[in-house]
Amino acid sequence: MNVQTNNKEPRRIIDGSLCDARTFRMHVPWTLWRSFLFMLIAFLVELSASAQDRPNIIIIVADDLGWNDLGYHGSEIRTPTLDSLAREGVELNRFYAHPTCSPTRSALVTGKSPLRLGFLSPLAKNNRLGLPLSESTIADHFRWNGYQTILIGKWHLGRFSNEYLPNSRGFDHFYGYLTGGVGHYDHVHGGGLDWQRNGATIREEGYTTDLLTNEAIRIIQRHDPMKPFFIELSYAAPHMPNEAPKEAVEEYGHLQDENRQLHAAMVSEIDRGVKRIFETLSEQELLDRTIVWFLSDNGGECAEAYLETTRQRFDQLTKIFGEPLPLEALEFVRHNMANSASDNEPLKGGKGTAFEGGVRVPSLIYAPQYLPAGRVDERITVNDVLPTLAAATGLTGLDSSAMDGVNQWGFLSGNAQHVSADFIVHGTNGQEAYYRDHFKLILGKGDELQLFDLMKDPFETNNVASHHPELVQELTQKLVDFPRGESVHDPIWKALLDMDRFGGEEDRPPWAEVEGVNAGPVHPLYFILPVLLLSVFASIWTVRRRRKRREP
Ligand SMILES: [Ca+2]
Repeated sequence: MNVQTNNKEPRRIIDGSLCDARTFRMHVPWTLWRSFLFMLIAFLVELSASAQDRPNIIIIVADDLGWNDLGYHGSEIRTPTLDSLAREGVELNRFYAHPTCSPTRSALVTGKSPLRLGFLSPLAKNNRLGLPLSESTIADHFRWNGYQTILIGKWHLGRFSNEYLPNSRGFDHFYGYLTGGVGHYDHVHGGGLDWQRNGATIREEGYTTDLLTNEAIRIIQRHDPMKPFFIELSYAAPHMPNEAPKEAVEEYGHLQDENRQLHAAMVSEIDRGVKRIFETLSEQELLDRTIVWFLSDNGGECAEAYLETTRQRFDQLTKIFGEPLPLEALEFVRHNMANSASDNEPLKGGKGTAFEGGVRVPSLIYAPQYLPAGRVDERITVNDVLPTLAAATGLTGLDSSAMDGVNQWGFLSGNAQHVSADFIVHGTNGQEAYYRDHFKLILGKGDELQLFDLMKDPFETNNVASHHPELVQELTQKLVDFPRGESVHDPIWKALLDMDRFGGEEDRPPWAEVEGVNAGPVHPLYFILPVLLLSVFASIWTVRRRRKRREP
């Protein structure tokens, strides 16, 4: 305030005290400041108190965990911790994710359909775009509401420029990796080390599940007690490559398939990690004010996840060329198809498909102090996670009307009806599915149109499209009309030239140290192949020409 006066008479000022004009300049600002500071402190104390009263949140994401990979679903894989959490918490029996990693994660952090955001498939490691920068994330919302926000594990929502990285998207703390999958011991993706803490590459020994669990435990033990925390613990397992500690694999020595032994061991290690997280919550006396939501990001990967025609083509190629196939891109697909060992039985299909095995995934919520225990058979989707947790914690500032997901907290806590929101998934095989109530329409490239009544036919065996022509027409139109965002994906040929390998030798700088393209050496076969193809076409053309000449 700029007050200039020579008046020596006492003046009454804002707070009612008297002072002379000489001190007026000093006292008015101080009095105002004092009032302002008092209000600010009161506001912060109130905010802090209300923030402290809010529950902590831990979302645990397993990568590519299949329906029949859990003990409580009848699997031969032992998961005693997750079994007891499902029994004592809320088992989400019809929880839906999207068919692959990045689409599900985009929905998890925004509450929006991946199609609206432009996500159709997993992001390749050098992809230029990521989660649109116009989007606020779940971490932004929790942070703005006074939470500590932590991501531990996989991101996979953009790495090309720093503005897409977790620390730029609402997370106070990030420990883990940016791309679609790393070697579980070497922490390498696509030729570059992909392991960091808040932007700084770290080289450390250890198995991904153990390291990520250790970090989560450290964070829980050392968190600021004046603030609640939001942790997304996103495990690297049981995603390929099949790697697990020897002792864990030995527990499954009785299984015939070696890949299934490894896969089972990876799942059991997650179960042990979850157990350690709960032991820590108990030690820290946080169990009664923490909500834990466990989910898989898509269905399990296995041979059944690939279309029959694709499998046949690769069988033919393998017969001709043997193993490994000559091109890295082909070998990558063959290897994953032959060695991935999830089990989605009795659901149809798997990762990448729009069939139930690709999208109906294991999920549970453990929050006995907030939610009555039991099994929920109504559809809840990964799109619903943000609006549901926002309601659970009283987050403010969200525009839930812009989301495709809906708040299911009232329903889960027994205070409201289930909200049946339509749900759309896009498979990497070109399939798309539209869910409305218990009906599911599937449109596929070249496939016949299919409609299933999932309540009567959860395994998608009986196409009832001909019995419901009007519903088919309506849902088809809904699928066609759905507002789709501009694709975030680079052309596929770029990814094929430099495949996303999980683990293996380093041939380029660590991912945390690169902004932009991180290119490794190009395989000589990529130059030889076009020459070979041209030779084949030239031979065919020559043979045909000669035949034509001979024709009378
Ligand atoms: Ca996944």
